[in-house]
Amino acid sequence: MTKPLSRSARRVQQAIENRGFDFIVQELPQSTRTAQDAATAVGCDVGQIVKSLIFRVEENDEPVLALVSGNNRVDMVKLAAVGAGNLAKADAEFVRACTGFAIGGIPPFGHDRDMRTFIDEDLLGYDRVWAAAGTPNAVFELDPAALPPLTSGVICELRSDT
Ligand code: 5CA
Repeated sequence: MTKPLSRSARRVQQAIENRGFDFIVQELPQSTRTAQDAATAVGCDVGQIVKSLIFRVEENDEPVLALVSGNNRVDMVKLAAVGAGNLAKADAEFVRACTGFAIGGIPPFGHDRDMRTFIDEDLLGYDRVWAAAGTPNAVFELDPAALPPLTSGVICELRSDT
C-alpha cells in the first residue's frame, strides 16, 4: 500500500495539478536530499536531476530561482547576463522564507513567493527529468518541456565551463 504524502509533498502535488499537469509526487524510503542522492534513488543520470537553486539579488533582496541540471554548476556571470542582477548566495533561512520549503526539498515552482526563474538549457536535452517535491525524500518525474509552462521560467545557458 502507498503511504499518504507528507504535507509539503502534498503541497507540490497540488501545485502540479493546479497547473494542469498529472505528474505524480513520490516519497521514497531513501534520501533524495542532493542531486546525487536523488539520481541514485531513482536510478537516473545525475544530469537528469533538476536542482532548484535560490539566489538573492544584492540590491533589493529579490529571490531568483535557477533550475539547473544535476551535473552543472551555475555560472553566475551568465545568470547575471540574462537579467538576474548582481547575485548573492541565499542562506537557508532566506530560502525557507521565500519558498516555504527547506533546502534539499525545494521544488521548481509552487513557492510562497513568485520568483523570476531561469532554466538551464541542458535539462531540455533529456527525455525525462526528476525534480524535488517538497521534502528530502520526495521527487517527481516530468518531461523537461513542461518546465517553462510549470514555472513561467526562461530557458538559457547557465552552465559553468570551468
Ligand atoms: N532534492 C535534491 C535533488 S532534486 C535537491 O534539492 N538538490 S538541490 O541541488 O536543488 O538542493 C541542494 C542545494 O541547496 C545545494 O546544491 C546548494 O546550492 C543549496 N544549499 C545546500 N545547503 C545550503 C545552505 N546551508 N545554505 C544555502 N544553500 C544551501
